[in-house]
Amino acid sequence: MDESVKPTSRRAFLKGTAAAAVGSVAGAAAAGTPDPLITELQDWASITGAGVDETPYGLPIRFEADVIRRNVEWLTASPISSINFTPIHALDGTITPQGCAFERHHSGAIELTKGDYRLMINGLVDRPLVFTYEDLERLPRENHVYFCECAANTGMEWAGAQLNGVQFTHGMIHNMEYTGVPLRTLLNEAGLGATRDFEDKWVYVEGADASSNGRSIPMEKALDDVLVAFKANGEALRMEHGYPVRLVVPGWEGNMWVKWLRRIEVTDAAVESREETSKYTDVYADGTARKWTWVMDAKSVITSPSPQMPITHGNGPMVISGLAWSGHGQITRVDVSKDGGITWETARLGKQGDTKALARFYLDTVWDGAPMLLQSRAMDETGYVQPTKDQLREQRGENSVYHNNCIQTWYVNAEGIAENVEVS
Ligand SMILES: Nc1nc2c(c(=O)[nH]1)N[C@H]1C(S)=C(S)[C@@H](COP(=O)(O)O)O[C@H]1N2
Ligand SMILES: [Mo]
Repeated sequence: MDESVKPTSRRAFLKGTAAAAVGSVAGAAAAGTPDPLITELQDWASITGAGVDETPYGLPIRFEADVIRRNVEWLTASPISSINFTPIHALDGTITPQGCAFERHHSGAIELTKGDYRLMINGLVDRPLVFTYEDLERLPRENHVYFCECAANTGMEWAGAQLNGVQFTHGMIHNMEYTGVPLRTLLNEAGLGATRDFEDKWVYVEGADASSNGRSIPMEKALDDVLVAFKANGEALRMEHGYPVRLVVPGWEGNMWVKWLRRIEVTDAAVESREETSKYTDVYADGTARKWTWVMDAKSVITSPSPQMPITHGNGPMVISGLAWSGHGQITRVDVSKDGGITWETARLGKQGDTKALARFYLDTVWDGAPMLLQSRAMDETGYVQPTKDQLREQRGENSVYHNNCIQTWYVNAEGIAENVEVS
């Protein structure tokens, strides 16, 4: 029998208390000095608080004012065609509130009313159709949680460690519960008889903004799990996420998630638009391009500690936490290394089972105060293991921007300060 679970032995008791002292997380307790926060009447208990209607639509409390999207000004020439980043270092769980979910626009976010909204389905269909917003609300709808990751997420890190914060290295991602009508339902309404064989058929999807952001999606995916969504996390989409209607393309690169969705054309070939040729492809060393890289491969990152989330509590018990996701389905396991990938411990998943959605992992551990090289490594249901940066460079060369899903390293020093470094 394990000593520590024997109920009465004096040795076991002493051993137990020693472990508890090292492991104690309750800092101020006991010790005789009165804590005025406990013993004295505080302002907030002497007056009344805010009335129920003070903020009819609530905002985060002002003490959390730095948990906001941020951009990196030098990355793009203008905020109209730009990107900002989700503050994933400061969030927990898996759902991203819309108010701090990253935005990516090619020609700015547009204001489109539900009344002005039209969705056309044309091309190789039996009956070209136009849906109003109200029409969409009359069709059977579903709820699903999915992550949306821009293919450029972590793109600045290909050549070496560059941006010092997980918000900037991995924050082109959000994860919401979408309410919408399966695209399949709309295509069936329009009738797919005219397409006959679906084998080489595509849908071309575009938005109502000036950029239109047109993309071709193979029919097989269009009929599988794509959603025409009008709610996120229970409420209307925010303007910046495509109000009133956006496309949700589970597991596939964010660029295909067309916002302000206005037209779906069934075609017998891919359109080869700007967004799927000159952009969102990667060039190999020999000049040929890696194209149709739709699926976001399994990836993970430690969100805390990280450069924006130093360890402030000294050594002893600590929680290492992060996010993992795979466009191929479920995350089955995440390992964490404290020594730059030499040894690994398996983390605990916050919840099992979501497919193509963010998974939260925790490693409940004890920090001895020594510097660490923290890494996480995700595995998905296909057996795929997240690669190192060197493994990825070997396959893809040095010219790539998109689809960097390599293992990230944070160097944490003895003071608990974390820094973006590369260990490959
Ligand atoms: N109509 C339209 N849809 C669009 C874009 C756009 O500029 N216009 N940007 C795309 C890109 S590149 C990404 S990564 C996602 C970002 O979605 P978000 O702004 O809701 O985070 O939207 C995609 N859909
Ligand atoms: Mo993107």
